[in-house]
Amino acid sequence: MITLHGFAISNYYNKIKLVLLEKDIPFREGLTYPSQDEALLQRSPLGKIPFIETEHGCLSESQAILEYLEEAFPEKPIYPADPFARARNRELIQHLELNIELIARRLYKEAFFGGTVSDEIKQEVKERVEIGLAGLSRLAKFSPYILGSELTTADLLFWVHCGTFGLALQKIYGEDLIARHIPSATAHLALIESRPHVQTVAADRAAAFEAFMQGK
Ligand SMILES: N[C@@H](CCC(=O)N[C@@H](CS)C(=O)NCC(=O)O)C(=O)O
Repeated sequence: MITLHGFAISNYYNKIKLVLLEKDIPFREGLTYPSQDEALLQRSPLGKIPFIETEHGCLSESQAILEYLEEAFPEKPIYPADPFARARNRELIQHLELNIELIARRLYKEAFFGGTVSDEIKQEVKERVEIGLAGLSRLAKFSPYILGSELTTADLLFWVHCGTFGLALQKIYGEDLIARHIPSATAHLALIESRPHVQTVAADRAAAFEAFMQGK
């Protein structure tokens, strides 16, 4: 059986957890924190999470893991069948992660971990994130799902990532920048949140976040 390693606050961890749940793939969770311990580096080359442990060995990098799960467990697909529609999915995911998540991540030190981020960085991040959000709004259709009439992996990942960077943007700038640039996002996120597996991931994330804040 697959073991998913990481912790429930991490959006990359939740990305894989939600995919496993939506695809009905049996798995267990292994609580693992990032570190430079040799034993972990042997299983995840930069000591990061998430990674999965399979009968074939370990696999890191959430997108590589997702693609593996989709190919190894094709019964409940999360990508559309058409090659161009699949590519559109990957385009949106790449855009979401490279041009929004990775930019907004520079705020997490202050938004979530009690550190501080300079005003200069905050200004730079805001400008770049707003460009990313505006770009995403040009790709998204919201009819009613993010790329059309079918729920796909892009919907699941949009929900996962918005949950983290949306909170950070709100905390740092005091504004819902997602709703400003992508007005249909609020209704879409509510639609995705009506799914039972999404609610499981959200509840586990909230509990882990609560425990983390109390431990600080
Ligand atoms: N590109 C990686 C990113 C994973 C990542 O950044 N994980 C964070 C937790 S959310 C981590 O392990 N950080 C520790 C570190 O950077 O050393 C993926 O998609 O899996």
